[in-house]
Amino acid sequence: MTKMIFPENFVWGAATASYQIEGAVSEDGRGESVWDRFAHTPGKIKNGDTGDVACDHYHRYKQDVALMKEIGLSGYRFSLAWPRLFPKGTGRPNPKGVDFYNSLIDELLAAGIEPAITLNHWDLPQALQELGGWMKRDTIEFFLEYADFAFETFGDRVKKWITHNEPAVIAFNGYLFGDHAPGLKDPAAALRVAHNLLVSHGKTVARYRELGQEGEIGIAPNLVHVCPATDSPEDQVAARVYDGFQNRWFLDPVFRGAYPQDMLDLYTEMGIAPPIEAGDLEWLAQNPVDFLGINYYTRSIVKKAAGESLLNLGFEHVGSEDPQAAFTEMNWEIFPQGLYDVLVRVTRDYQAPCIYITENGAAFKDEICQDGVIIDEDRIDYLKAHFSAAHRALQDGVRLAGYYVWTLMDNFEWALGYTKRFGLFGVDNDTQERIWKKSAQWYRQVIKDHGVQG
Ligand code: IFM
Repeated sequence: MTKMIFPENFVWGAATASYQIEGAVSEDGRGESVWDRFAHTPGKIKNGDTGDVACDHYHRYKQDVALMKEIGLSGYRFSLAWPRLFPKGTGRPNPKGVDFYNSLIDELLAAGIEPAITLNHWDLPQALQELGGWMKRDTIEFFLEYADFAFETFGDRVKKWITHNEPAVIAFNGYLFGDHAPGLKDPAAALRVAHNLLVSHGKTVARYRELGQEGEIGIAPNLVHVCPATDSPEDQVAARVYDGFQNRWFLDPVFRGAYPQDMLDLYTEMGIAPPIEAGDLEWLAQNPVDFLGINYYTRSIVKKAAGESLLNLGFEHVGSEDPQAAFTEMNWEIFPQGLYDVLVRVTRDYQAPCIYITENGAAFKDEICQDGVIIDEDRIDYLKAHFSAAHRALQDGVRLAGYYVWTLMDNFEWALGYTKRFGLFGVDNDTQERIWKKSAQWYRQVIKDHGVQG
């Protein structure tokens, strides 16, 4: 491995999300979220796990910030639980929820760690879901109210904001594949949800600017590097459609204020295109992001579909035929070149003004423990290879300003419960003990050296 040194002010971070770590779901006035409801529905989550306790971060945030300080993080990305601030989604804010986030932010700042807040990392208040949730345009206005409150309350100290985390996952896993909350399988609903998320993003950016806040705001889509399985024209078309479904449907509105025409035509033909009101896409066009957040984990290899599927867009996924290919515990191929390609692509095709990698990391078994430290060489290799891809992209002109490793500590991995461990720190689910991993020690050195010293 050759030496790779990152710029002096590069943000070295870690990321988490409220429902995955906070616990304390019924404490201090927090309202129910769609994920509480979904997790408590029998059969939805592996082993019947829930986020009721999660990492108990609500009570242990000081200890967690101390760990962040020990590894020298310069940035920490976390999400606000909307139902902790507004138990019913709208109306009067919950003072105890406000206190919690104020204390967390102050603790971070005192430790010299810059907070970056995600407004929506999936835990929509259940009360709003009962009114139709993201399928209804009213939710756009409720979201704006909530965002406005968050900017006014925390914006004096928080200078980095992310509207939505992985809108494609909210829309497609929640409303098309049904393996995430609220668990529907309705293609038209999924596209309607995606549209409302995008419109709310545009309006929230506009609101942020109107308030004259001095900071940066962006969005964090999960981008996939798409490869056709073969050179055949059929597979090339399938890959283009999958790229449209997964990447361009979100990037084009954010950067160009328009949906990609090929996908819009396809969805219109299928009778599932979302209703677009006058001005919807102008909100997006007129309110450019300060940065693009990229969540990157793997690539997708795509070929022409052999049979029918839920959406019937004519593509299907195939496994890698590379005999050297390695996979994480999520069965995701480890493909760092894809990160480089995604970074270069968003710079070339969308002129992304500034980029943060808002998530990247890997789940492994983490079975070896020596002298109280989890020996996770595979995670170190994964991160090293992806840092190296990011570094190459930087050298090739990509405006990359920071990297938030997913994730600070092992946590509730959605439908997979506590079975997948992505953390830099291990968490004993019985005692809540935080356990150092070798990757956290390694990351500490990387941060100290501004990169990898060879
Ligand atoms: O845990 C999730 C996170 O909440 C969103 N991005 C992907 C991660 C790993 O699956």
